[in-house]
Amino acid sequence: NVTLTIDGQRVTVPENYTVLEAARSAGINIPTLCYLKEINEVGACRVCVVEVEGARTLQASCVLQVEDGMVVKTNTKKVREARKAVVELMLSSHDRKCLTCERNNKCELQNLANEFNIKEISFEGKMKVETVDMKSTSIVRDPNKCVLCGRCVSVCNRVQNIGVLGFANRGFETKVGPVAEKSISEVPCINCGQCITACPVGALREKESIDYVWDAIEDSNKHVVVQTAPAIRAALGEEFGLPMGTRVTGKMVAALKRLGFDKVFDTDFAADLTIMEEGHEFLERLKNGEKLPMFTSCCPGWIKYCEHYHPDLLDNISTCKSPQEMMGAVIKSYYAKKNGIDPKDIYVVSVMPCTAKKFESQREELQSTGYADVDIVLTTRELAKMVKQTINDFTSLPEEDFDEVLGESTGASVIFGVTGGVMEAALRTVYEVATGKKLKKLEFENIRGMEGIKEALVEINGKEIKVAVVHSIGQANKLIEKIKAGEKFYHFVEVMACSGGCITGGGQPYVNDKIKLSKDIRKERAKALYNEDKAKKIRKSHENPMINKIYDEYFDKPNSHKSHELLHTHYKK
Ligand code: HC0
Ligand code: SF4
Ligand code: SF4
Repeated sequence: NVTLTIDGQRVTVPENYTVLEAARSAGINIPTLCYLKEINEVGACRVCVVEVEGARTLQASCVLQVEDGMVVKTNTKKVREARKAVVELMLSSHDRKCLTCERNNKCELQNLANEFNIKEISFEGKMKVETVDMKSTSIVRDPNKCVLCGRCVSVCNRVQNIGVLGFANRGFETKVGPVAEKSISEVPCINCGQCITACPVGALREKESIDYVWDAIEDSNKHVVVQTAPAIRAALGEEFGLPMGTRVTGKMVAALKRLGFDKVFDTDFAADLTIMEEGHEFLERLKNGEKLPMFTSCCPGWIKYCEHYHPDLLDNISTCKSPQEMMGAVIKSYYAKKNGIDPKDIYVVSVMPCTAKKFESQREELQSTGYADVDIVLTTRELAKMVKQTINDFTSLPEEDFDEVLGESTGASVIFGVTGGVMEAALRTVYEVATGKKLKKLEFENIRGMEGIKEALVEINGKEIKVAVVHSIGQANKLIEKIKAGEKFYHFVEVMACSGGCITGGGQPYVNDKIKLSKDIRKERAKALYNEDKAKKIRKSHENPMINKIYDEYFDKPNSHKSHELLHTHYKK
């Protein structure tokens, strides 16, 4: 440990702390902008400068290591003036149309301008006017809002190992964006949207779909059905001031009904269906010793990563469509037939925590009824906007239930939204179906939690099954290299592109860095899903009575001819 003095307070902290961390642990606020804990610690923006006794210049506290006996002052006139000058300079060349900015009221630059009490900008810098990149199916990039903090670059590079964003030029001409000034749609971006959640301002956002949904709801010829992903219920409440980790399933359903959707279904139902299909596919591959490890197929960011970077693994990916796509296909086939509705008149809206799901919904491999399985995807943030437009107080809505049949789900499906959840749900079913025995404990603790690579061993009929779970493409890449080098062997691997799983997807509510520093948002949101699992009467996909009903009435059995037609696909790019 190291003891230093900050603003006259003696503070003892571990020796690997920075001055910023030491100050925050003592309750002292040092503002930051380019800083993103463990991801972007570069000291570039100089908003976090402090005075250190004996040093000639002000020091960036986010990269300054603590030392024994150090004397730091964080709130002198010199410090305040320097910080203010930095923010004023940024503002002077920033596109300051806050009222029409996606991040209005949720912008870290706006917060700083407010906290520093900046009332006017004394020098007007040169404005760059650049084209907004709207070409991607998922990500919109507005370079005029960029403050060059590099947070998106670091996330894409260091967490995701994708590295399609970078810095170009120097001085006033410095830019952040894809190489050679290309559109983000022209580089091998996987649409995960992690750059959006890293950006402190409105330079990155999702491709919005709200107006299409309102138009569909108003169109009396359309039967508009909505489905919600597992992770929405764990985060939507944050948009309405509820504490992180509050489960808002019932209120979310009530809100959707009031927005005017004809039916409100749960993607969780389709997650149970996925487990039936994927579980049986796995047992089949295991029996035949074919194309192992089998990788999960529900994350479109992961699929696109494989297509660009590991095409040789495509045959190892389960042929199951993701739950959102299975749900779309079921709505436009089984549900359409049962209710006498022409699938061409059905409009399927998904609410997803994910920007890559927007891309997925447009893939030609996912249109098995002759129409797109899913017509349009909203993010959690977009749904929150629609709710705010129409509902006075989300928090006082009653708790309502999903609509019948395609709204029925189990505890296994709700944990899909957190890393390890798909594998845990699959193991609950695979074990019981293959052995005919009941599991003594449903929780597979080894594959829970936020460790980068998690492993478990499960014995099924005398055979040891090795499984692994990874989240973030950086970790997936590490694991794949080990598998390819023969250092590791697994039968079944779950991959989710986002660190923590979908709960931290690119479409989830923005969380500013101060909160990210004080809690692990992945763990907070995960709690909501694990609690919902615990609260469910039925916690295994194969025990969902509605799943059994749909097999009886329509699909016959898992991996049947009909399920292959509607619920499976093959990516071969
Ligand atoms: Fe996910 Fe999904 S769990 S990918 O992470 O499998 O987006 O929440 O909806 O489809 O169910 C996202 C979340 C889903 C799908 C499900 C899976
Ligand atoms: Fe990188 Fe993901 Fe952003 Fe694409 S969406 S630029 S892969 S972080
Ligand atoms: Fe989307 Fe979930 Fe994959 Fe992230 S982990 S890209 S949120 S499906």
